[in-house]
Amino acid sequence: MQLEVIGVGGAGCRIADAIRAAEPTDHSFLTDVFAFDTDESDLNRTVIPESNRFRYGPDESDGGLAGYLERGRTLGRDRVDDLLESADRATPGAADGVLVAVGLGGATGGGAAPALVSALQQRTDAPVYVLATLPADREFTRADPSESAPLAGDPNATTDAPPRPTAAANAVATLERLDGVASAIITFDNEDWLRPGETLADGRDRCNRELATRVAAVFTGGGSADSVAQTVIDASDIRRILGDQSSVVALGYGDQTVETNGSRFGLGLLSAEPDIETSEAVSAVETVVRKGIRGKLTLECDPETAERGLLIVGGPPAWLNRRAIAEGRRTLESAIGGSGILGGDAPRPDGDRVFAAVVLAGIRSDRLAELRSAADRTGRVD
Ligand SMILES: Nc1nc2c(ncn2[C@@H]2O[C@H](COP(=O)(O)OP(=O)(O)OP(=O)(O)O)[C@@H](O)[C@H]2O)c(=O)[nH]1
Ligand SMILES: [Mg+2]
Repeated sequence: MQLEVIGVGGAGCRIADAIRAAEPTDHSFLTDVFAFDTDESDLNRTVIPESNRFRYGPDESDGGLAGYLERGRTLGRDRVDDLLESADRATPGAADGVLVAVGLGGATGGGAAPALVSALQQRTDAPVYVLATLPADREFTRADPSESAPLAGDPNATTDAPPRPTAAANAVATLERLDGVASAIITFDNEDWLRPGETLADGRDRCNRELATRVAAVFTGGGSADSVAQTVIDASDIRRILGDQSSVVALGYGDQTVETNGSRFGLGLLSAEPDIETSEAVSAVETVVRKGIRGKLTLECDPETAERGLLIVGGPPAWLNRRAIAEGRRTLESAIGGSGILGGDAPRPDGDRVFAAVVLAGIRSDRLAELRSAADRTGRVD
């Protein structure tokens, strides 16, 4: 399908950047990518073309809003129409969907997202999805004082103040405002993806690459001119699965590098299709499907809670064993509690891996309840 991506705030713009980098060269799926932020220096660190980057807000907001969500909302409400207009979206109407990327927990992205999504919903018939990161506990929780108790009189002693004390409260407040506005909310939990002891600044690029790989695998869809999928997943299929009721969505992914016909070494002329044992192809598909469903999701949840699910199995055509893909679909069907399942394939003649991309929509996750309790502890924002 054809997707327009708008990143807002530091996380949103970096993730938009990563999605752009993950777009397969032979399978474009992006119409346009935009970056909106109050913070000029963050904006300028992206590689999104300058014509698609927009700084907004009064001069004193440059550098960000330091987590002050109410300011982010006011600025967002006031400036959203201008932003969408000045973005002069090169191909308005050409996109089958819009994806607004934000980091929940901050003020700029989370503050602007509800107004932005709602303005976009009014301007287009296409669905407007949100891609939202959830904050990690280390951002809003004070380090355990028993572990880092400063020695009396230590001149280097700090108060161990968490870097974003309002992150949980901001995230919960923004999620509530997106409910009923966003077509669906695709989530990525930083808590689960950052390594123990790792700071967000150290881990974020890796996290963004992981997320972008999953987004690209889901939205790139089926085949191409030279290789047609047996079952193409198109924009309306994605829409059926993601829905239009602000469902919470988690993505799963599994891949495995496989032997290809060596065309990149000039041998492909002799045999266009490599000889692959059926059992090997079946086993590769089974492995990636299992990883996609049972492996680490972008938001931890029990797949059983999902109302709808989508499975896309992709890779070099000779590896896409029909029976194994059909079996994978049945595996997903029995893993989820709901009954809405779609499956498709995505031939990648030049690819060197078999992959499975999984969408679980309408999930319930304990992590969201945890963030709500953390917001109650650290102070709610309306
Ligand atoms: N996965 C991921 N999460 C990020 C990244 N940067 C920030 N975050 C998360 O997003 C939340 C919001 O951070 P930012 O996006 O920098 O905040 P902002 O929207 O620019 O808002 P202010 O700077 O407060 O005005 C943080 O609390 C983190 O949880 C990133 O590059 N990747
Ligand atoms: Mg910022």
